[in-house]
Amino acid sequence: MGVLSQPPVPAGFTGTRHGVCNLCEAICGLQLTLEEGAVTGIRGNPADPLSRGYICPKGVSLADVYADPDRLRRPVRRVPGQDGADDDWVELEWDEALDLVADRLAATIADHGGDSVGVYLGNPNAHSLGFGTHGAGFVRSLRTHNRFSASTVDQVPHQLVAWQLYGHQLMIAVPDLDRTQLFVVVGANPMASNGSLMTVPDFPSRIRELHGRGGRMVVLDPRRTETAKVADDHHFVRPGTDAPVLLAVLQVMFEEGLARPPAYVDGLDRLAELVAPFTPERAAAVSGVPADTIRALARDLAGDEPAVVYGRMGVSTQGFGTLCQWAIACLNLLSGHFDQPGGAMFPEPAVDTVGRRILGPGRHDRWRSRVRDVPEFAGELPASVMAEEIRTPGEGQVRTMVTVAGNPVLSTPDGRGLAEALDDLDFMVSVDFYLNETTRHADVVLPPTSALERDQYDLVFHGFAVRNTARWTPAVFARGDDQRHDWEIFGGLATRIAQRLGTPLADDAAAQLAAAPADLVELLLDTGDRVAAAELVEHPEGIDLGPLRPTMPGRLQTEDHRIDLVPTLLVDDLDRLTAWLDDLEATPRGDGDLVLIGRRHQRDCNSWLHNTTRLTRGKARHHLLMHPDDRAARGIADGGTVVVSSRVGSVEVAVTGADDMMPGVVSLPHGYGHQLPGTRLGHASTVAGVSINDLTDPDLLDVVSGNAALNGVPVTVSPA
Ligand SMILES: Nc1nc2c(c(=O)[nH]1)N[C@H]1C(S)=C(S)[C@@H](COP(=O)(O)OP(=O)(O)OC[C@H]3O[C@@H](n4cnc5c(=O)[nH]c(N)nc54)[C@H](O)[C@@H]3O)O[C@H]1N2
Ligand SMILES: Nc1nc2c(c(=O)[nH]1)N[C@H]1C(S)=C(S)[C@@H](COP(=O)(O)OP(=O)(O)OC[C@H]3O[C@@H](n4cnc5c(=O)[nH]c(N)nc54)[C@H](O)[C@@H]3O)O[C@H]1N2
Ligand code: SF4
Ligand SMILES: [Mo]
Repeated sequence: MGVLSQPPVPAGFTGTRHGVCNLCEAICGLQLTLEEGAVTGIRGNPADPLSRGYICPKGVSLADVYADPDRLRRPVRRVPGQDGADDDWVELEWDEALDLVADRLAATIADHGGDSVGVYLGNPNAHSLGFGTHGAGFVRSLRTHNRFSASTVDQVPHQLVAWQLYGHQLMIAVPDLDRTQLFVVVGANPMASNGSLMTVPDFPSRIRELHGRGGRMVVLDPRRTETAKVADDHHFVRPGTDAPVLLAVLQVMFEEGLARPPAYVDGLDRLAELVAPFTPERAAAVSGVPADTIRALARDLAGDEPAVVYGRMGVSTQGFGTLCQWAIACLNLLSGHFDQPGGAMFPEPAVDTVGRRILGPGRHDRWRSRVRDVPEFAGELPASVMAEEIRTPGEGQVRTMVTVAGNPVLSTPDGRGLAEALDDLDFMVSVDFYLNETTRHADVVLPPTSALERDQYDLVFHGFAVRNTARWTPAVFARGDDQRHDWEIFGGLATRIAQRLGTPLADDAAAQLAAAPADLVELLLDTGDRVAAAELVEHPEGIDLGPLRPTMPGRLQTEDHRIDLVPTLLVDDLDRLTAWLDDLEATPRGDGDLVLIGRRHQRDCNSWLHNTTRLTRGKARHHLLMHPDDRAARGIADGGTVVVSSRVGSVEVAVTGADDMMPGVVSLPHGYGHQLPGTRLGHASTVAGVSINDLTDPDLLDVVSGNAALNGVPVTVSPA
């Protein structure tokens, strides 16, 4: 055991401890108050150099999860209910459970080949150190190409563009928010989400500071969001039309001679040619963003003051997500502020996940999905093809599913269809500490420890942070003898599966899986050059490594250490955009057409945390938002119930008129549609709601990345 392994609090402890919130990408540092072993208070830690005392309402709920009687602590096996009765769940011993699961997984692999096992990795994996250190070894042990994750309903376009331009999928440039003077936000709502691919705890204060130094925030979003409301300018943009808008901003930069490229970029002239057809007038006609606004954006971005464009879910999970992210990257590259204070910059985390190749740089199209023939990216197929891979017979059909920290029945397109498909499986295992709409289909659920019971060092989000910091947070509570950490589950399964397949793990692989994450992090820190493990132990509040620094072109991971602005993979997708735009111009959308987008609320956390009273009390917040004119045109009363239908399905939901919505656009939050009578709150009306992903369409993809187009889904709305 090394210096990072520290004792948890003794039983019945009274006093204070450092903690960390892993619920979102802001990674806030916490101060916990404990009385007789129970958490009685959680506050933001003012000494934390990144989060500076900030905490949002969700941070406090870590204590609720820890204490939740519905949280699983021991493995359970499903016993199907007879004659329509609910299923029963019986507890298993850990060895018995791991053996049973390994038997079934190994038998599937031996009888039908590795691809007959499918695996879906959910969002909280990115927030768990144990997954970071042991997850890849486990996934490898499944020997399957049918790997899926929440990334393809989220940020894969960012990764694809980062790989193509900078040579590594995790080299994602982030806004240097603390020093910029113009912050342009496209399709993101950090006032509710606390930022994403931009680790920025205390976003509200940072925007006040931006305003305090005379800076501006401009938001492009089909909804006047919480972020739009604190911005200096907000422009409605018709969902899915951002690509022409962003390309038009580039077009103006070229036309007016504003582009100031760094010396290490190639393909400038070609890019100018490619964007020439995307004029502001053309973009304005389809998007609703005025041409003058587009021109002004180009001039302001390329002005003398530091400026940066940031685009997130709204421009990622749509039909042209990759083109949007490419255009945003090019704008930041050509504005003259790239890799400069206040522009788009690259964080330098103490554990350099990029330079040390903790994750590979990215690959594309090494294999394709069996049914729809869509390419893999970074070793994964789109979550949108999961159900068809389970349901379509033939060689390579998925017969056994593994889900880890996910709820794809609520979080991926046509979740209802996926739920039905899960029932066709021969076997399913879920690693999760809650029964949810997905894990309830599993035969066995293996629950890991929760956040307060395990060590945390953020291997992912320091890499996207607006300031360089490092922090080690040891587990507050000891894990019970009857519990296992996620990394112990991953190691236990990988070892057992290899044994059963007659190919026991090599010594080094076995040693890696047996080592505690703390020891692996210590090695990574001590062989890096930014901060030693022992220093982090002395500073549990975290260590400040300073503001972001210019790192280009030295840190580029491309072979020639240059940036190709016009990679073929991205350029080729322009044809699809042009065809779509031509179509739209030939047959403009009808007045009555509606499209659906999503939203997030400050007190929601994707599809979970709906079992904590603290976050769910008050008014229900899962209604449809619709512009009053759109409501009136359909004779729908405010507060009435409507039927929303898409190609895929229908839901019935209450509607609220909101002139915060762009006319022609309706919004539902994701992560609702709870149907768990077995949990304390799962059936309560404030948290039940309907699932937006019973409407989203697995056929709608950002084709080049395979990301789901969750936003801009055509729907109809009528009175129920
Ligand atoms: N229409 C629409 N759909 C969306 C989105 C949208 O904006 N619109 N957003 C998408 C995005 S960005 C995301 S990230 C996905 C999220 O979708 P998913 O990742 O599929 O699901 P979550 O809702 O995050 O569910 C997380 C599950 O992990 C469990 N869990 C929590 N912590 C741990 C842990 O440490 N270990 C383990 N093993 N389990 C844990 C929880 O109990 C919960 O059951 O949803 C996506 N779906
Ligand atoms: N409170 C809370 N915080 C969270 C989460 C949560 O569930 N709850 N989830 C976390 C996760 S996993 C993620 S990935 C992040 C996401 O973080 P964000 O991307 O900041 O969050 P969203 O609310 O999805 O913001 C997307 C915005 O895009 C807009 N939009 C939709 N379609 C379009 C379009 O076509 N064009 C444009 N320009 N805009 C569009 C929507 O109106 C919305 O305001 O949030 C994280 N933080
Ligand atoms: S913003 Fe809230 S949910 Fe996100 S890390 Fe901080 S306390 Fe946790
Ligand atoms: Mo996400």
